[in-house]
Amino acid sequence: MKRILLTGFEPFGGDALNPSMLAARALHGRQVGGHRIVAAGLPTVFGSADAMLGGLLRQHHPALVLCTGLAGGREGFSLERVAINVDDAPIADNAGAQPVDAPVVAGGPAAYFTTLPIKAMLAALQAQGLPARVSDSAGTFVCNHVFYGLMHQLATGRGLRGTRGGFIHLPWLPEMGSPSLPLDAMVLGLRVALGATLKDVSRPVRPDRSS
Ligand code: PCA
Repeated sequence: MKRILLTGFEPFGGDALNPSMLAARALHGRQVGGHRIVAAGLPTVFGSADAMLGGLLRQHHPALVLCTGLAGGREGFSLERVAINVDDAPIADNAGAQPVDAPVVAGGPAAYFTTLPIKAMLAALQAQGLPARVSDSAGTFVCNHVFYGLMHQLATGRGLRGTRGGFIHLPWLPEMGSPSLPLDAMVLGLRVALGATLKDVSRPVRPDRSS
């Protein structure tokens, strides 16, 4: 059965929880549109996170990759449009690193666009009554770093040219702050977003290089 790789991040910045890790884990082993979800947690660490993601891509050869992370303070699902080639950390990562104005990939293109159908995902989420929007910035911390690293690997990696990939930021859980969404709404939304992606045939499957 074809695979979907779904990742979340470990808690960071002093939080005890990261909803992205919890939501991804809740979907491990589930099926969507004839594909099986393989979930994994990534460390919130520059370099290690995208290295681990690379290993998962080589191990599973997924048809689809959705990485997720927490964006505390945002409302609903943020469907990320673009990853930029910048690490500029507002806080230290979980290994104490805080890169400033560094490239994610030296010599790489300035940005990559998602290859997920974010408008179809948006419509599907809204049809379920879930709050969602397209976001034009995934920030410049570890989430953008992993998103850029994912798209770079899909654009350049062997055997990955047909794999679509992208990133969704999730809001806080109710116990973490407001605005928030309960975990079951996040889990439902990720399933809905993946289902909408598998139904969509309108987008090119190769990442655009936009430099
Ligand atoms: N959110 C952070 C990194 C890990 C996570 O879940 C970010 O938005 O960069």
